[in-house]
Amino acid sequence: MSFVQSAPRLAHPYRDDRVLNAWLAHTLPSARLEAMRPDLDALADYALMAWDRRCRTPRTEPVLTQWDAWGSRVDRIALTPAWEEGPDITTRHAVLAAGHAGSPWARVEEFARVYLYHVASEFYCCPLAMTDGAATALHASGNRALIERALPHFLSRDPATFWLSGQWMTETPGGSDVGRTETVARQDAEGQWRLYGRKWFSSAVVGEAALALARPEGAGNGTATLALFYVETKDETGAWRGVTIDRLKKKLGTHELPTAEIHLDGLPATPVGPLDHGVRQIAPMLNVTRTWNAVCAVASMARAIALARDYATRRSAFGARLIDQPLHARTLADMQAEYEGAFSLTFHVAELLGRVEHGEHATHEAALLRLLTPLAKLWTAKVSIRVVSEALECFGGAGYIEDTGLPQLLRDAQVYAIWEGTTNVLSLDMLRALSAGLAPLRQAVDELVPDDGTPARHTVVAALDAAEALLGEVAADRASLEASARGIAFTLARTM
Ligand code: MFK
Ligand code: FAD
Repeated sequence: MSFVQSAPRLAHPYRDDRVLNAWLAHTLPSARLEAMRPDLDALADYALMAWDRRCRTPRTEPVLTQWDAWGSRVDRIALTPAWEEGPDITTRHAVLAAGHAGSPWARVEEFARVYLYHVASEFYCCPLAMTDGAATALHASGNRALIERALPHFLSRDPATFWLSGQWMTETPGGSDVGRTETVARQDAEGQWRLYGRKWFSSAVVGEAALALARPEGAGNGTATLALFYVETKDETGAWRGVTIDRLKKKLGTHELPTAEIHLDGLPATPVGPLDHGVRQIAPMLNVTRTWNAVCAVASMARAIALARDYATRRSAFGARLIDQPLHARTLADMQAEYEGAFSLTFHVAELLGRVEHGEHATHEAALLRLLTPLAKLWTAKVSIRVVSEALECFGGAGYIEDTGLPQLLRDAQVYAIWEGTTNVLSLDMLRALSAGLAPLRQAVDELVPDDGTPARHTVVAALDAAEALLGEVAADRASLEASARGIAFTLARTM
């Protein structure tokens, strides 16, 4: 009988996660942490179950049925098991509700849940992120009617009343440059706004609602003339209200996520605010979904490293377990260091978000949050792709074999850098946020890395100085400034 390798076993994603536990103990008052533990345990238990299921059963994908047997257009989407379970598990454990619970720790409590749930969710976290973002943007808009209409559904603790929201921005001319939006908003004879156009990527197409950018008929070109609309996609009978699903996209990864191309033909819509500056109005949503992206990228890294670490105790080569081979141990340690840096940056952003939303922040921290949000998103996306790729190599050939469940992690990680603003677009967003200079970063460093003459302090300050010097050199020439933005963003993100 030839040798049979034992498969990697997933450690408990919550109880065995030293990094998460240390951070929660450091950040949260102990009573709040104790109150949250049952939810964290349950979400991690679900993650264990889902990993086991993933390794034992073939993957399925959502299926679109456009026509029924009798010729009626129906556009029904059959979802995968994890997606069918999504509303129940997330409302029961308050994944979204926790983030809006009215305390400065709300975002910490939300994103700890997201971190544990994400990989098991099979990207149900994508529409959850958008729903969270929609709740945040509506709240920021101050539109009482829409807040009262939508937020009880978006933040519901009951799967029967829970609604998902989409984020309809990308169109064929531009996903980064949304100022090229072609969707038109027109008022009918009764004064009802209706949307006409084509949205090119709609990942929450099964959602009951969406926030959509559109150009009021007759408004001029560009970004400032776009308006933000709230839409509900189906009527009380469950029929689509002027939405047709053209097809589901065939993607490199995120296979369980039904990303659709859709046409809007008279979809009733309600303006969220004034009929211009829609991008300004949707910005709170962008910043929340970008934070989700960072948390989910870090969660993917945590999963890949946990499996690779376990495997290194089971697999032997050249007379020793991999974990006892110095170079393999060093490889794992380097991955862990990258991951812990990414974790710290991301969860610092989560903590800041909660405090800023509740007005419990120092003067520089609102600007700090604005700056760190794109940096955390762009940096964790790139690190995640790198670390997950390295983790697959830690399994040798097995890392390349589909039914280990491992290749999916790499394909899925690639998306973090593309959606919600590519690396370049977010580097340019960093320039927007840097208009006030590096002062908020320097203040944060003064608090986080005391001036005690240690090499760490010296390294951090030297990196900020170098970034500031480069900014100074290129600032006068817009082309040079933009060409340098990615390098500056990487330096600042890595430093922070
Ligand atoms: C599982 C993981 C969880 C994550 C799930 C994610 C699901 C993915 C779904 C998607 O991908 S949804 C589509 C996401 N699309 C984008 O992120 C668009 C990328 N493009 C950009 O981010 C551009 O920078 C942007 C369209 C926002 C702006 O481009 P412009 O045309 O150059 O606009 P402009 O004039 O610079 O900005 C308009 C206003 O918005 C300005 O404010 P004012 O009107 O007051 O001057 C900007 O300051 C403001 N703004 C832009 N980005 C902001 C912001 N304000 C705050 N925060 C920001 N991030
Ligand atoms: P482009 O904007 O054409 O970008 C092409 C390249 O040009 C990129 O490398 C970009 O970095 C670079 N670039 C662009 N502008 C500049 C510049 N000024 N300087 C330097 N480089 C630049 N969108 C939604 O609205 N809703 C969704 O639900 C949604 N779901 C998605 C799901 C998936 C799986 C994917 C892959 C995408 C989804 N998107 C969604 C779309 C996504 O947000 C866009 O693909 C993304 O914003 C990039 O836009 P684009 O595809 O038009 O690329």
